[in-house]
Amino acid sequence: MAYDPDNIFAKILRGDIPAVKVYEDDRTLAFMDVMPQADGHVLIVPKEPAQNIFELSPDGAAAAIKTVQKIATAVKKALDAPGVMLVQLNGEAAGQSVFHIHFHVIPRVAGVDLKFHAREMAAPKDLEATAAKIRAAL
Ligand code: DGP
Repeated sequence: MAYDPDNIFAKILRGDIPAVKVYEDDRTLAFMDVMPQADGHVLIVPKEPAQNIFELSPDGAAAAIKTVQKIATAVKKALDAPGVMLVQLNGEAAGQSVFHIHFHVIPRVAGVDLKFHAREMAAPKDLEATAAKIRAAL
């Protein structure tokens, strides 16, 4: 399957549809997951058109992990999270549902279960409030 330039994250990268952004540089964009598995769930998307880790260039991968580290640090601080989980799915068999590579940053608290993956939409005002805290912690 070839990269689909009309996938939802390509549309967000082009500004065709909105996202609650927390950080952007020339190679990556970070924004709030609309169906968060925990409050503070952020997605980091390389701007390169790659479906998965196998298609991403080494430079794209390096840029992505730098942004993942930056966002994970800010999420930990902003949410006062004792733990932060990083997730990156490749292929439908692995549970990937949007075929533009992305990294999940999800704050974790011991004993608090994650919500289901890509199931329940968050209220825009709640995403915006959390994003403001994360931006302030960058
Ligand atoms: P994955 O299964 O790893 O491909 O995860 C895709 C994630 O993207 C999932 O957690 C839900 C999220 N998501 C799906 N559509 C949108 C959208 O339109 N905007 C945002 N911000 N997130 C989305």
